Amino acid sequence: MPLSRRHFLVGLAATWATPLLPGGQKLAQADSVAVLSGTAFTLTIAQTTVNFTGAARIATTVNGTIPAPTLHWREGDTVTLTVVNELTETTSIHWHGLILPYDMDGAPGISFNGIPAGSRYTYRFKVQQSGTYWYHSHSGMQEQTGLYGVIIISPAVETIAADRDYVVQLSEWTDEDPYKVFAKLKKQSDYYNFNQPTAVDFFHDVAHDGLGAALDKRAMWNQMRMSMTDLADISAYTYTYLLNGKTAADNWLGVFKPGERVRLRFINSAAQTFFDVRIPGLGLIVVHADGQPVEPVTVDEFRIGPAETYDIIVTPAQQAYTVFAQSMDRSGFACGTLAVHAGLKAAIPAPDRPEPLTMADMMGAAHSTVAVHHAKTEYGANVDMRVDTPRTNLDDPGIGLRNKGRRVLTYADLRSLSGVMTDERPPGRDIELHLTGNMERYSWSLDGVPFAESTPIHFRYGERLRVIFVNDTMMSHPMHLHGMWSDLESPDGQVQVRKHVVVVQPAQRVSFRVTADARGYWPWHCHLFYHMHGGMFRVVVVA
Ligand SMILES: [Cu+2]
Repeated sequence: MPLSRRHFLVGLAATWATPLLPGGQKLAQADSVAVLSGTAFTLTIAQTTVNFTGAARIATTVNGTIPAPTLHWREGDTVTLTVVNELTETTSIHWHGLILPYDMDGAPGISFNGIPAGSRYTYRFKVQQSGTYWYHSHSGMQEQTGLYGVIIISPAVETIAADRDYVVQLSEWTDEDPYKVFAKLKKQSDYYNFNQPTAVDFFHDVAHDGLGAALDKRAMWNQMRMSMTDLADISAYTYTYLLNGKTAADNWLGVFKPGERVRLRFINSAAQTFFDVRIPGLGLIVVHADGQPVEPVTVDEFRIGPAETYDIIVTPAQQAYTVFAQSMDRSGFACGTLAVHAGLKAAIPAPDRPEPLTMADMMGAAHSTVAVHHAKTEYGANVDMRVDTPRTNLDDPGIGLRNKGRRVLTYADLRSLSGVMTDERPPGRDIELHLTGNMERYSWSLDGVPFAESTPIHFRYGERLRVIFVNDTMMSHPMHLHGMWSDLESPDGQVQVRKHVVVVQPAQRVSFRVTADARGYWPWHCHLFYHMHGGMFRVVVVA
């Protein structure tokens, strides 16, 4: 490749900071991402020229960088964050997964008016939790153009022993204007999807299944207006995948000494990409999910949806390892290196072959006995499929990760430590919502109602309720409720793990409990950026 892939940030003075975490271990951040500690912060949002692909482009940055500075807080502190808007449009920062008053949540038009061009806004709130979180813009297309950073909150007492502590923030970059990306998806939803079945696949099917079966399969899929390999609506055709703001060629490096316990804080800050993460040669001990402690579970690989976080402990012994994060559609990957010193590299695995969706991804479970309640509003032009027999299995690693011979994390493996979920009341009522869409129109909705046509959902202040999501689409949706936890239930209705994002797989039904202990107006949406913009968004009122 003749062009330099070095990613330069105009006007950036390299910032180094290595604050000490309680217990003495260093928070060792990648070389170009600043770590800001304390209780008072100034975050200046501006346009900055970047170059990830060989072409200079304008990004939306905080203090001049992508990712934005890592903010290091302490549980119990009150933090003050002054956000200075040097853009020519309104901006905002949403503190993802944080428990705070609704007018500090940072969603323009819902919790506040946004921060107009040329003005500043001061957020102030008490930090009531600890763990790994992140922040991002909730305005326009700014999250896709670079406005995202990590929040690390040290607990009063650290319970996870580690010799080193690294952030591994995954994201993606496009040289295209995100408004144009969205317009292309509206016009042709499979624009970026090159995994469409081809004539070659068809003849393979004929050879394998016979002509009749192959034709039936085609006819069925054509009738469903879906493609068998519709795994992601945006691919590496436009995306460059990043790890701590670095391309694979730039190769982020985390240094260790053999035998050390290394904590890796994985954050998926991508707008539209699920990543499948593994570090060949290392067992990954999952200790936190969405910032909250879980019973440790050892896996070879995990899938991380947009906005989810997982903290992992590894104990590397060799000289070098590759941190490998392939996109769910297998069109590309982000990667970096863990090594005993700079200059060492391990082999980079080949991406897996994309796998077609199965009947279970489309229809759910053939003999499911769960009752589904389709809303009347689901019968209209906004909805192109409905699942009548959803599956409830949480132990499915998902499309592309089944039967790979690797131990893959599933939601069934995640159990909060005792003391995390304290509201033991049974839910007083159920709210059932269906995740719906029309792929051809690239229209996304809840119960067939896109945000523009919706009215708020009401939670009674103080109530404990059960939310049931039924995914009537063939895509996974990472659903994020602001301001309150989503306590995921097992298929038999027992609370299992506390999350702030619940990924609902195709044709799956999941349930979780919410304690409506936060008054005000809260967004509730799919964290796939273009699904949110396409209408999969609601406002919740807690009163
Ligand atoms: Cu979605």
